[in-house]
Amino acid sequence: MQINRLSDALGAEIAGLDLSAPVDDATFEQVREAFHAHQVIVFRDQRLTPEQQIAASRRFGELEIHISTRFLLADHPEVLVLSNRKVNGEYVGVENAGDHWHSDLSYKTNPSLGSLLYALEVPEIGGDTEWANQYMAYDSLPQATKDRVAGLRARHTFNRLRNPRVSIPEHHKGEAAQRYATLSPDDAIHPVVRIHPATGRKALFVSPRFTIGIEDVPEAEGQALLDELFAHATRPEFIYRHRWRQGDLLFWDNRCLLHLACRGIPPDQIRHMHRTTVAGDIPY
Ligand SMILES: O=C(O)CCC(=O)C(=O)O
Repeated sequence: MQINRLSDALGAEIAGLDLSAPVDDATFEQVREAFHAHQVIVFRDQRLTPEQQIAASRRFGELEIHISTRFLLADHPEVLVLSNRKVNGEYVGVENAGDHWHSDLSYKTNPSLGSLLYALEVPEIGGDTEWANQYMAYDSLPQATKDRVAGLRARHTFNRLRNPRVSIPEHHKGEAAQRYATLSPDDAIHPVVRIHPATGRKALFVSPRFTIGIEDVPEAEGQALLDELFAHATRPEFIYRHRWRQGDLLFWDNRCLLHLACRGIPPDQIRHMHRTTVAGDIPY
């Protein structure tokens, strides 16, 4: 097994590991160490059935069933389909997943530990994904900002209608009110800075997609602080941008990263992916 770094900010490629077969415990421990050291790990040239992706993902923890049930695989609800393919005029997967910087499931009391995204079909142009290292974001804050955010807690919501920083996708506009009335879980309140349970390092834990306010801080002041933190969190030097190849399986750490789907796919090209999501702990 060979581990190659992908950027100064984060990311490593693990070569020579076939995840369609069981991975022995010693090798798996090396993978887990690489994951904690590099935050995103890339396995190239995989050929995985949904069962094999689920089995490989389960090595990292229990899997979540996403609240957008419409795009779960019928026989394997652990797999969420992300796709821009249309059949009979309807998308067959979530088309707009990741259109704003976020950490998966931070709207839940126990957000995700990490997510695995497997590329079945990739476009020739567009469809990249970016990750931003939130350890680096926290570490590089001015001391005065570190002091200011220490102990603060933020409110996260799934409901796009309650978040002026995000847009409603065109194909959801007609049904958005009903969609969010039925789909939205209660808000979650999390520390603005969390401690990674495995590494002990501090990471910023707010995002434009899900974080809508700071608790016990006047509204305008809280929004100004969020604007400042969001601008800082996604500075170019914290980012790794991935150009997908068919057969890539990426595993990323939601506890210390934000990510963004860069989109820009020509309308005649298809990007079709399977996501599994590993459950995580309550942030502290
Ligand atoms: O499709 C992508 O590039 C990112 C998807 C994403 O943001 C997600 O699954 O949470």
